[in-house]
Amino acid sequence: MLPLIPWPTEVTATDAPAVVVPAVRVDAPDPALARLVAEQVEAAGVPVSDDVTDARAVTVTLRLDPAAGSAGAETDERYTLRVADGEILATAAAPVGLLHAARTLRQLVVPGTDGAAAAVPAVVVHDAPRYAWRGLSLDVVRHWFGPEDLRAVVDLAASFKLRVLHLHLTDDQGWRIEIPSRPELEKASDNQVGGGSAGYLTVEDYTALQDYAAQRYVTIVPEFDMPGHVNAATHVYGALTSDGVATDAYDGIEVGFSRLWFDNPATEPFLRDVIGDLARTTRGPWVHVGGDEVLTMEREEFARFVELAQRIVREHGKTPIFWQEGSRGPVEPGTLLQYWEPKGEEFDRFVAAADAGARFIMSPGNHAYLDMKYTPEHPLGLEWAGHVELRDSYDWEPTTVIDGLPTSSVEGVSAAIWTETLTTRDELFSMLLPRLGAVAEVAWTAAERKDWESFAARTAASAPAWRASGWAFHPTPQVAWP
Ligand code: TNX
Repeated sequence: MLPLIPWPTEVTATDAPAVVVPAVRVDAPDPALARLVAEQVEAAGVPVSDDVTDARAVTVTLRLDPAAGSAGAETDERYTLRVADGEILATAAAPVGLLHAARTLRQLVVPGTDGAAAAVPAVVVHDAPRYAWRGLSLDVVRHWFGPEDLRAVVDLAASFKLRVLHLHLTDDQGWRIEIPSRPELEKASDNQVGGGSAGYLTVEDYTALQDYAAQRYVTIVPEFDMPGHVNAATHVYGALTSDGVATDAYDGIEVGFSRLWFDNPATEPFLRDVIGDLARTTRGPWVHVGGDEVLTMEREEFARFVELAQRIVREHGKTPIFWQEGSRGPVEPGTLLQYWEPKGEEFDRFVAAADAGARFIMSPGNHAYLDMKYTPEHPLGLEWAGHVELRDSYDWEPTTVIDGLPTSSVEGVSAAIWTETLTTRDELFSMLLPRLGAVAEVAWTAAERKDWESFAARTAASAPAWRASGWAFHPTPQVAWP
């Protein structure tokens, strides 16, 4: 049994002896990639040697082979990993594939015991993802998680070959990103659920985080949630409210009470400043403009917000993303909608949006919301979407979540985690692990190659590596942990 998550397209274990790796030397097309690969190997407990004369060291060769993928596609994620005859060789069409190969290699390493060297089983892996969009959405408002925690989340997401980390940066309780044209927003950064001190990302912090993620082929997607979930903004700017009076700070967990007013002359300049600065700060092609849970607005006014926000994002050359409620507005071809709540009566509207060219990111609450409690007794999390045990986050099929949606309108899959009840990194990770691996496998692995028993066994076998990385996980009884 090979503890690979997500399970690859093709895995052939051979009878050849495992390759013993007392140390490795990394031969990669560029030094930055070599460093990242070395990081993976070292995380598996294998020393990396720069000494070419070191006779113990096995060479890990990473080779870019344009013939291995479609012509020149930087986004081609395919890779091959061969471990045999004392050699480890990865080939891919693009650097991202080589890094995927290194992540697979890290999962394959069997640590040595009692002073013996580690070993890698002889195997040939050919692999490529089902969906290019494989993401995690993270709320850093309800409780603040700073740059160090966010780098750890990038590492975790990347270990499962995810490509997108979407940060929910604004909400009723706080504002978590510097907007240079609106420096006053910083005043709303020092609050969170339950009160207490929190923080925010300066443009410099955000840029550094993006660089860290980009090196690992993870794109950060910023979200400014509007026209609801805006109490942090109306707390700073009284001009955005209906009576001109700034709202009080909020540290509870209710949703749906705050809003912007389309006809207020202060509103459009605010949207233009915030979206403009986010579009200038983000390196990726997407800006998420929220749109969820606006419970106190007529449909027509809401639709005008969708139209305006979408237009501003596009004026900046970016692709807009809305939560599923964006389908209540005039969505354009290429706009992404993130599905989260099974609302039967809206399925027709989702299908109509898809017919108009919108594409869907699947984050169904009852499978992919990793802030849901595992069981009724679980001390952390919410339960409005039900209880989500490991198997619930594994057993689902993205193309059948929305009745009638064309299969080709599914852009991909994101897990999501909201932090109303999560205050520390260990709490956050114990909700992410092991379920994030399940959602990652839904996003990566072809439906016909998924298998719960196999996944549960691979999850159990991954625990030592998670411990070695310092990642807390929930020892669900659905898995026979070692
Ligand atoms: C719904 S999902 C929300 C969030 C909450 C979350 C808690 C979505 C788009 N909105 O505001 O934090 O439920 O699970």
